[in-house]
Amino acid sequence: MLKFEDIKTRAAALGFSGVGVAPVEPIGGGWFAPHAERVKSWVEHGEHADMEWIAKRLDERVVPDRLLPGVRSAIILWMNHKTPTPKRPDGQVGRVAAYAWGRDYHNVVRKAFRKLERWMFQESPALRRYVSIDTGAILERAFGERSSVGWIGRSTMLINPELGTFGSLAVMFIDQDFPIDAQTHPFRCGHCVDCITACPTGALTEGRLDARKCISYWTIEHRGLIPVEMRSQLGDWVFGCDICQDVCPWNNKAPRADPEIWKPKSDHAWPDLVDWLKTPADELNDRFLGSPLRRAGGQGLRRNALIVLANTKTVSALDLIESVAVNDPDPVIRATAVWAAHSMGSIKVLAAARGDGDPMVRAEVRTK
Ligand code: B12
Ligand code: SF4
Ligand code: SF4
Repeated sequence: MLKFEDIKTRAAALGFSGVGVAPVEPIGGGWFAPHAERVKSWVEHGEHADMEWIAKRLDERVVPDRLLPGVRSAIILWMNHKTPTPKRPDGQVGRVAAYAWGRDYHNVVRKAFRKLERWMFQESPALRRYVSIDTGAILERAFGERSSVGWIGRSTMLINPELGTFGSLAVMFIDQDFPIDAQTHPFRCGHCVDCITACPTGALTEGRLDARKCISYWTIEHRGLIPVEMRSQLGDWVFGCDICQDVCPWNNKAPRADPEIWKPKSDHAWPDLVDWLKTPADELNDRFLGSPLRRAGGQGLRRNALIVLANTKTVSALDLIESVAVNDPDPVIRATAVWAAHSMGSIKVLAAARGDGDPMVRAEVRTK
C-alpha cells in the first residue's frame, strides 16, 4: 500500500516543489460540482474560442470516472519553471512567456513523473492510473486547489503561497484512497484585483478567462489569421503572455527555477523577429523541436512576428514585410504582412493585395 508521505519524499527528490493529494468525486459531484459547472458554462458561452479539443472531451473533464473507472484520488505535482530572465539583446526582439524560454515543460515534467510512476508501480503493482501533464482531460487547477497545493486566483492561475504562479502542473488519477485529511486551499487574493486591471485586453473577470480575448490563446493556440481588432493588442508578445502573472504580488518573493534543468536561451526569451520572418515555416518548426515554441507552428510564429514588428513600428523591417506581403507562399502570412506594412504607412502593398489570388489577402485591403 502506497503512503502519501513516501510519494512526497520521492517527488521532492525528483525536483517537484509542490505535492498534494485530493479525493476524487468519480461522477463529478461533491466538491468538484462547482468546477464542473464552471467549465461547462465556459464552453457554453464560447469562451474556449476555437479550442474544440476542450469541448470534445468535456464529458471526461467533468466525470473523472470516465477517465479512470474506479478512480479514488488525484496526486498533484508542481514544478517551478521560471528561471532568472535572460539578458535582453539589442535590436528588435519580441517577448516570450517564461514557460517557453527553455526546454518543453511537458518533456521535463514527464521525465520526472515517469520515474515517480515506476517507483509507485514497484511499490503497488496492481495500481491503475490516468496521467495528465497539461494535455489530458483533467481540470488540473481544480485538483490543485482541492489538494491545498494552492488556490485559484482571480487570474485563474493556481497560486502557491511560497512558489507563486510560475509552475507547471501534472496530475495522476489513481484507484487508491489515502487516509489523509486533504483540504481545499483558502482563497488568498483578498481585495487585490491587479491581474484584472493589468490585463491589456480585458480577458479576465473575477476568476474567469475569456480565451477569445487572451493574448496567450491567440499567439499560441489559434491557427490562421488573427482578427484585426486583436492584432494591436498583442503589443510585443510574440508567444504567450505573462502580464497577469508578472503583476501578481505572490510572485514577488517566489524562488526561481534551476536554469540547469530548464536551460533557458536568450534567443528563445527574446527572439529576433526579422530572423523568424526570413526563416521558412518548416525550418522554424525543426528549430524548435523540444521547445514549447513549437506549439504555435512555423506559420503561427511568423504571423506573430509580423504583428509585433508592426506594433513596435520597426521601420527597418518594412522592405522585408512588403516583400513577404507579395511573395510569401502562405496566404495567412501574406495577409498579415499586408496589414503590418499598411499599418506602418506603406501604401504600395495595397495594390498588390488587391490583385492577390487569395480572398483572405484581398480582404485585408477592405479592413483598413
Ligand atoms: C486551455 C488552457 C489554456 C487556455 C485557457 C486558459 C484558462 N484560464 O482557461 C489559454 C490558451 C488561454 C491558456 C493560457 C495560459 N495557460 Co493554460 N492551460 C489550459 C489547459 C490545457 C486547460 C484549462 C481549462 O480547462 N480551462 C477551462 C477553465 C474553465 O478551467 P480552469 O482554467 O481550470 O478554471 C477553473 C477556475 O475558473 C475555477 N474557478 C475560478 N473561480 C471559481 C469560483 C468558484 C466558485 C469555483 C467553484 C471555481 C472557480 O473553476 C475552473 C475549473 O476548475 C490547462 C491544463 C489542464 N489540463 O488543466 C493549462 C494550464 C491551466 N495553463 C497553464 C499556463 C502556465 C498558462 C499560461 C500562463 C501560459 C502563458 N504564459 O501564456 C496562460 C495563463 C492564462 C491564464 N490567466 O489562465 C498552466 C497553469 C499553471 C498554474 N499555476 O495555474 C496549466 C495548468 C498547464 C500546466 N499543466 O501547467 N491556457
Ligand atoms: S495571459 Fe495576458 S491576455 Fe491572457 S488573461 Fe493574462 S494578462 Fe490577459
Ligand atoms: S494579481 Fe491579485 S487578484 Fe490576481 S491572482 Fe494575483 S493576488 Fe489574486
